[in-house]
Amino acid sequence: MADHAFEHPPEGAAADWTVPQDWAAYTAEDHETWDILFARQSALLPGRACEAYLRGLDVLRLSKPGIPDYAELNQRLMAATGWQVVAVPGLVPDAVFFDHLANRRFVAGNFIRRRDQLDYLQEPDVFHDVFGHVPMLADPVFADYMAAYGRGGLRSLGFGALDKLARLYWYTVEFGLVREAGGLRLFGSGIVSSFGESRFALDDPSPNRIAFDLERVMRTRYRIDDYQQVYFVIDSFEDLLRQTLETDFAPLYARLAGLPDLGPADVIDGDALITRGTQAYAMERAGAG
Ligand code: HBI
Ligand code: FE
Repeated sequence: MADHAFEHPPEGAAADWTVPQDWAAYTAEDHETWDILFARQSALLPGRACEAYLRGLDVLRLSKPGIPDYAELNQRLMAATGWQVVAVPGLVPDAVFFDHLANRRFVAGNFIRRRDQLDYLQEPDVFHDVFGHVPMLADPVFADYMAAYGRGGLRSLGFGALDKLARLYWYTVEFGLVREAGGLRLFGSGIVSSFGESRFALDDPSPNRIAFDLERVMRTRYRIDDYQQVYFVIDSFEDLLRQTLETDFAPLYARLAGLPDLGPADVIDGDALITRGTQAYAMERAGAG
């Protein structure tokens, strides 16, 4: 899936594709970009992000402002859950990505977006990777889920089922919602790191919101270029972890191979719909594009 130019690590990267973060090389403008994004998102997220995320946000409050120095960040993250953040130059091959996750290493881009990209960019930068992902990695249950996902990812390569498993990552780790406090809360890193989508995912009438079902999620294609047309809602992180550990993925992949994929806006018999979306946003974007 990963769209990388080389099968081998680029010049300057180690065999496992990691590079030094080189924190000293960030400019004052880079740090300021982080501070602007951090202030904006952390003001928006109370009452929207789940408790686990908001608690985990504290691990990012380091001794100095600006882009976190991974060495300091890792001391706090390691103490919480045994995870660490390692820098990589960009997208890394799937097997490398999964091997890092299975070993509790989260790979993070070491560059930060430009000032004209505050609201949107497609490739993961340090703000998405660290602000979006690290707080959840400080939660013990979610931390175990991510490591289990890494092990499952390595196995999925042997089944030729990476595209199916990648959808699980997308609709949980990147764009998941969770039932909490009598409503819905955010935990997906792609949402919590996005100024627009952190409101859209909860408040907009356009997208469908459907109770999480492992097989349903793994049949559902996703879009990488705009807000999601469907969000899946887990009951709890314990439930997500338990389903992942208890499911035998080999027969599931075999069954999925005989089922048609679903489009992002499809609703099927058996869906536990929480809100039926109008798809107005997606239709307007399609018309405008
Ligand atoms: N590389 N740096 C980086 N970040 C990712 O999220 C990532 C990757 N390589 C592959 C990959 N993700 C996919 O395998 C997963 O999204 C399934
Ligand atoms: Fe991500």
